[in-house]
Amino acid sequence: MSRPSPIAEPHKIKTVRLLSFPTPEERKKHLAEAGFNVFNLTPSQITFDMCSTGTSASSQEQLAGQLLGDEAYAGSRNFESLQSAVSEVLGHGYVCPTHNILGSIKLLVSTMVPAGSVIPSNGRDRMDVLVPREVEVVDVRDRSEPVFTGNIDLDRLAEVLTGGRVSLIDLQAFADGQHPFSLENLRAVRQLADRFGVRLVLDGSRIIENAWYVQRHEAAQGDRSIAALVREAVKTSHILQVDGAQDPKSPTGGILTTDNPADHEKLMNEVVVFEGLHTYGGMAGRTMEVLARGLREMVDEHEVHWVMLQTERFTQRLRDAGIPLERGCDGAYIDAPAFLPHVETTPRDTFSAALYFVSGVRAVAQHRKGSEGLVPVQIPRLALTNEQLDQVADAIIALHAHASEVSALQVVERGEWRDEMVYHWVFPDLDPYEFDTFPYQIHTIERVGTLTRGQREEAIRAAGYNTFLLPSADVTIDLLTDSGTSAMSSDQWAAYEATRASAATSDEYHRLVRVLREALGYQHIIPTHQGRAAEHILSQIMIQPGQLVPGNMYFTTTKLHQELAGGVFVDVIVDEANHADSTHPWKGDIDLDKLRALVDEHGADRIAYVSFEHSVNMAGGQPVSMDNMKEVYAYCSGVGIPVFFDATRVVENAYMIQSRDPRYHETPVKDILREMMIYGDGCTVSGKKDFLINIGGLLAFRANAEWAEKARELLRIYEGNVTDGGLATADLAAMSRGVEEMVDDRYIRSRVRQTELLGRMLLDAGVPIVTPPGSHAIFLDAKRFLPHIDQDEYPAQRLAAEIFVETGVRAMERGNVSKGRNPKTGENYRPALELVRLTLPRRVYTNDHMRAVADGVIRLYERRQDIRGLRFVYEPEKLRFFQGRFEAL
Ligand code: P61
Repeated sequence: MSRPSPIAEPHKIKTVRLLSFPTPEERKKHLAEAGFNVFNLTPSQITFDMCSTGTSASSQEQLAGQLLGDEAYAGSRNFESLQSAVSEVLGHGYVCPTHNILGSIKLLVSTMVPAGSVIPSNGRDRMDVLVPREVEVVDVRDRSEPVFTGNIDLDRLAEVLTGGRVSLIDLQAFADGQHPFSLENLRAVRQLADRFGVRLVLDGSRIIENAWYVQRHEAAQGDRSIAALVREAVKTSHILQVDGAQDPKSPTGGILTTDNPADHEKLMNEVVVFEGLHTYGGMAGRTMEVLARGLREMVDEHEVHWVMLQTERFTQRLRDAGIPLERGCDGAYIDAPAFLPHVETTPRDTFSAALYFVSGVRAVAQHRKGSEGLVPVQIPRLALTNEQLDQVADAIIALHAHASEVSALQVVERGEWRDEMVYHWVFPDLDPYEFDTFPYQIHTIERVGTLTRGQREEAIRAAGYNTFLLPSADVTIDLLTDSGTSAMSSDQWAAYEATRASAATSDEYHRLVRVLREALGYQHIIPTHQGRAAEHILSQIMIQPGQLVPGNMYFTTTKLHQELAGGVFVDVIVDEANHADSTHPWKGDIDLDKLRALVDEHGADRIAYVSFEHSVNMAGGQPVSMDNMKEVYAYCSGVGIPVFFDATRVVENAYMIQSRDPRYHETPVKDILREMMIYGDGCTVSGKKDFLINIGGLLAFRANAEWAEKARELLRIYEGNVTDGGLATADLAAMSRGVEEMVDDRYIRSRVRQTELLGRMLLDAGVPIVTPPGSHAIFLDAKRFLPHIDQDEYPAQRLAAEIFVETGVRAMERGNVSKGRNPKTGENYRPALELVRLTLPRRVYTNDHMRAVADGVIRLYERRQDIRGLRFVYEPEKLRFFQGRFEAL
């Protein structure tokens, strides 16, 4: 299969679910309370829950589907949607819904399996319902087949069929999670079934994994699509059953499908007894919708390859480290007796308890107690990153190294089912495994653009070589901006949905005020619809026409509003900021000598205020040091000049202080942030960045009530109520939660480290970037990347365009085009920095995505000589970078 996309993951993260990180002491307590049976732990007590049933990340389309129709009566549109998905994807004409896979099995058994009959099968899973009916399940799995270990031994099957009493043949795709069958075997089984007049029932809950295996390993199947292979497998069976909570990524639900109207009628007449009406079978309407959408998506070639790649990679890492296991279609099945050879009677549950004890990971052997010793460590579909899986594997490997020190669980209470077991345990003396990765898992995904290179060339020409004008759907990895692009958490969404909207004062407003006072230590909290709205108001109330506004490098909207208020921006940033290759750690600092000289020359009353930006965007996301904030504030308050922060990326700056200033290594980011804010009189914030929201902003004052009163006056005129700033109440709710989440040390560390990782990979390959790597973005230095292109031919603009063509990555020009022309001379400003910004949205991309970005940029760097400049064909007067169009030279 050809892969047009430059990345393996065909999606990005749309929403996240925050993970819990119980401490070792908490884990001891949880284990004891759970009777040392990890079945009894709950996800809030667990870091990674390695179970693949009903735990998949869903697509944004599935999430949206939850609210469509949601009826479960005769003729419901959700059932119609399910019917059409079944017919299009699986090819069967009839579907009978059930509440879950057990419902499907029960229905099948009560309609087609008489007591005392025989079922030949290649699996052992889910046969519990047959026990009381005295149905005999005969294992006909072909034990001599080396590759397709789930194949049925045809001679043995014929023998069983000849013996009579066979009610149906049960063939499971990836039986017991480990054994795939070949299409050839399936066809032969069908022939035998027809010869003996017996139904072949296929359990297709893991049909995707089985199809992938066929595509890879079966002769002459390599060129067929997953969709075609799935369809053939389904059509070869008489009846298909599917667990909605597996391949279709639904939280629950099941289906039985067939082409045979008589069989369908039997099922329909019985489903009303046990499950629900034949048009919903015990599922909510929304579940049918999610299941239907999942069925359509599950045959997506890119997604299947990604899911299987993750599984293979995870299993291989464990195998390479000598962990005893069997390969599963959805993870690694640990051979517990071999892992803990000294544990005689309880190796599986002892393994599970020990793994949780050292790492907070849950892997659980379920259902009836059996003799086999495997503990499945399954990967929830699409929910974890490769890096997280590597660390889960490493936790198992670390446990294995000390396996002999793990004492056996002692049985206190027995049961026939595993969830009934109660144990006692002596905690072993083992070092905990520490995770260092994203503290969230993927909750929903959004598919990304998969244009071919030729299509991308066409797209960028059509966009006039301006990445702002590209359709987002054409972009594979979107690094245009970190503004409003964060993935919200399920907690934020829950708060958003639970809001009681109001056009006046809301509970959410009060909560926001409380949360922001706590986070910033500022008394007067004024929400705005985004950052520039706060800048507008601040500039209007603080600047007298003709006054100067010194700041640490301009930002486009900030400077524009200062100028609209009659002010004149003066750059007083340290010189190092203008040298892309300087490695100064605090390139965002204000040069106090420049500031003093300015005040001395013009007098303090000619200075409106100091405009002090954290993590200076235009300088490359460069931080300000704590000492600089202190010194500037001490000086300014001495001469009566207010200091206002642009605290848009204050958390990232706080993290930089934690990591670069040894005095703060042990200080939590939230405390650093509070200290930083002491050295200012107020702030503006674009909430679309650090606050982890898609819309929102803030104007705040530490103590000055008079300024706050003036600001509220303008807010009422330009923005909205003083209690919402023009934001929907629900957006206030999302902001409060975002502000609480943003100061989590694990989160902000993983965020900034991801940027660093991208920077490191580029630096190691010799690609010129602004150093040190910033916190929200990596800036390519176009002057050094394309030294043969004059600045008036817009090297950074062309470089951004070429990056899109080469990699499908969208970046932003920050150079001559952004800076504009000097209105007096009409000449381009030709700024010192001619940069391309690769900006990292928060919680959206994985480190694998970053590797793909780096690989692409490095390829481009190797052929940089071939790249030429651009000329304007349409040049707007203001903020020309947004709408301007170019042609290639
Ligand atoms: C960005 F090309 N930044 O970085 P608003 N202060 C700071 C910002 O970074 C910022 C704002 C204020 C954007 C979006 C953007 O010319 C451009 O909420 C430090 O966007 O109003 C925004 O906050 C303004 C990109 C804005 C641009 C203007 O991608």
